[in-house]
Amino acid sequence: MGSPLGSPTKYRQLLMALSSLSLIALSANAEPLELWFDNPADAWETALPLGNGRTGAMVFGGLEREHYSLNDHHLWSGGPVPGNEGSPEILEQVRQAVFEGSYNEADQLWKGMHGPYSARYLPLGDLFLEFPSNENPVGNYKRSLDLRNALSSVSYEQAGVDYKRESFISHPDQLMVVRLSASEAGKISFKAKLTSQLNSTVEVKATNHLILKGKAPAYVAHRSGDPREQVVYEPEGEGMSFEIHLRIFPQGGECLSEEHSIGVTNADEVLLVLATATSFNGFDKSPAFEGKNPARVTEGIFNAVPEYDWDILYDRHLTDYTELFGRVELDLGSVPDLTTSARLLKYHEGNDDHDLIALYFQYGRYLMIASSRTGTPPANLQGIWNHRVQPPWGSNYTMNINTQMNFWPAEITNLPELHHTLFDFMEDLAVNGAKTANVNYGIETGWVAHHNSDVWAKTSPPGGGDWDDRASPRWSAWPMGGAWLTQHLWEHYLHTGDEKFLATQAWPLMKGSVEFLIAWMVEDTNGTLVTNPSTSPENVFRHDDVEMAISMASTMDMSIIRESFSNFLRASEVLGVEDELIDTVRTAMPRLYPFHIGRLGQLQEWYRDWDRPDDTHRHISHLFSLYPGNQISVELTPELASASIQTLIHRGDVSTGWSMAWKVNWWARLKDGNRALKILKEGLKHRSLGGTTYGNLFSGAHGVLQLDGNFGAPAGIAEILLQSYAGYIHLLPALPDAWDSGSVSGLVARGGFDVGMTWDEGKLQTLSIRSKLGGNCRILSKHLLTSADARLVPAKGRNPNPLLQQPDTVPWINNAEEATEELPGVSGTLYDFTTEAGKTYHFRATKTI
Ligand code: FUC
Repeated sequence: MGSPLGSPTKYRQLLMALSSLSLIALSANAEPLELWFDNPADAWETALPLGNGRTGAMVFGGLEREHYSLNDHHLWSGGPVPGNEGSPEILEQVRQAVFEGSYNEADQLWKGMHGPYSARYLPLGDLFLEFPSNENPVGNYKRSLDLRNALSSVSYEQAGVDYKRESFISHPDQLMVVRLSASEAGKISFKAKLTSQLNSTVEVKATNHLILKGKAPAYVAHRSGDPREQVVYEPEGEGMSFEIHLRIFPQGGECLSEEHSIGVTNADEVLLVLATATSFNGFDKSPAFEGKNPARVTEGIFNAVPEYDWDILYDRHLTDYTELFGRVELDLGSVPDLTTSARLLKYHEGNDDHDLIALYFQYGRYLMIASSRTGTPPANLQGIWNHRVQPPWGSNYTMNINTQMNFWPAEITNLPELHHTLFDFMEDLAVNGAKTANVNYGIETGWVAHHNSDVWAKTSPPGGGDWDDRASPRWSAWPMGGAWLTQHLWEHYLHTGDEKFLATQAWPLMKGSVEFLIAWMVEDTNGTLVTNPSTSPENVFRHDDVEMAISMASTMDMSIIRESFSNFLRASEVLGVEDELIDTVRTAMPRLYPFHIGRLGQLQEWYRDWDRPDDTHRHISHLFSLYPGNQISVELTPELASASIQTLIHRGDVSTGWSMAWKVNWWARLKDGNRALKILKEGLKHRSLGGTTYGNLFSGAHGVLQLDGNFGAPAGIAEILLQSYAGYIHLLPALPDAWDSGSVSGLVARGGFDVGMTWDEGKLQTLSIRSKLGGNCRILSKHLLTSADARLVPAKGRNPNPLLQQPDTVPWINNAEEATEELPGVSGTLYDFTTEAGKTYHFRATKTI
């Protein structure tokens, strides 16, 4: 192990200087990209998040007491519980009731399928640094989170001394690292304490090493009416163990340990490092009886640290982080010299702080890197940050939109590696999901997942078993979670061209899901293939004046199935696979219950036209094929696109954070950037103004934090600037009038093309495309393009690039009694040019066509 704050060797110094120089060069022209405040956080939701995918912290920046609210992504309640309490007999009864039109009875019968709720994601603990009280006035206070280097800083001046606290959480070293410094020697004194809301003890292992050890509850209730206790500990039974280790290295001064804390007095500078670990040992292992030893894990972390030197640790962190974060730049305007809180408030007074949108975009990418890294669970409902023992919705995986939305920015905003946390999670879901398919539905092929999951890869329908009257089929009767997730596998392939990934990881998961879907569907009286039971997530229809959830063939179900089948068939072509299942899917495809345009000209949500124009439900799942699916578009299915507009008009703009983020993506796909921006702006309204955004720019829903909106909006901002689902790359497809000039670089189109653009007065000026994989690049531009290094030709026929293909055409039935909404035109010149892998091509736009 290295020496505390030891002096680096000359060689290392040289290396560091060189690498810092290159980083400085990289960001020399870049505008500041930070959230900053002139006061300490007054609540958890105004503190600033740090994370490395596994360890998370919210930094408060208090003057006399610094508070780091800590998380470990693996720390969940309970252990592996399959929860498959349904049976094929119940399924048959439900089906029968639906076919007879007894939807209400189907709803009641379905409740027999309800297994337990998911486990809860838990808070790990808190690190407090208590400073001696000081009556002197404080000046120049600043609390910030710099997104360019994932560094939190707190600085202020008191009695002529400048104090600074800097913190980051390193992925390469798996440590939270804090440096306390002051402009005068001997000025740093504090007491460090560790606490947890969970059962735990604190011990001082050495004068500079503090440990908190705890055991998580075996069970945490989802609702207050749970007949079991709310929080159940089993000291000798199930429950995850966890540890927090804090080590302190002062320069000057000394460390003095007390019974449960460590004090530092009169130091010149202090380095603190903190490691977290749990006994989690995989989704199928009891953390109590087959778990890892968290003490060993932290020991391993400490042993691997090269040297306890701020510069060395920071440099490794920076190299790792900027390699991911630095891939994309977005410039929408100048940065005002205002705190983030002031910007949020002023934005709604009508000022044109377009840079706030760019900041929000990059914040989403930052949060992704902080909450999903190799070997960690995928970002959950709150990413990785949670301070409640009973967080809203258990801070779990809600897979009827929220989990998927967390990963929408992964490909287009150039962070494809992070997507693998989701893919690895799907492998666990596929194991449990095969059991759920079998036990609950009698299906022996493939895998299924419902709308909730957790670190134990739960796949069974939740609902509290037989005790919860409030449990509802409108969310539990939805076996489409797994199938939706498989779309992410195919999109990853289209953006990266990674055939090995497609063959080894994606294909088995896609195939397993398709096997389930084939076995799940049944024929209606016309011989059409439908899902039964079926819901449109969380919404209800009125039938015989009663609200009901279960019927058959919701548009959402059929859209996911159609998209899954299409992706599956395309993947089979790439991989050259031929087997019986492929023929079965080919035959099933034209027999799927088609889209319907309802009497009001809307895209119909249900099997029958039960849609209501006054329904403003936040889930608009029937627009799945417009986004994130690709089968409805202005270009290829204008009638369905127009019906989608009608649906969006009925539903209105304002809703929960994630719902608005989805709407931004839909309006971008509908090429209406002005409407998309209007909703983005609505989504960025501070809570004090009746909006859903917290002071630290966290997104909210139903008055609580949900990070999905923070991920969905950046994906939508990217879709405003670049789209590539229709067989070509569409440049600036939905640029809002208000973003008259700007630039973006590093967005990724299908086919593995990195795209950079500048625009002025709403018109494209320059374009650069780096081809990662080679192959034909097809672009649609509203402006004539010239290039010295690309041979542009007018595009003809089918795009020869297999990664940049048009979606399949889909059938629909139009029952509209009213005129449908008008569509914006998609015009421009379609160019082709051949690319070589690794080469960048530069273009100038001349005149508008
Ligand atoms: C779905 C949504 C809710 C919330 C929850 C986590 O159930 O309908 O709005 O986002 O997930």
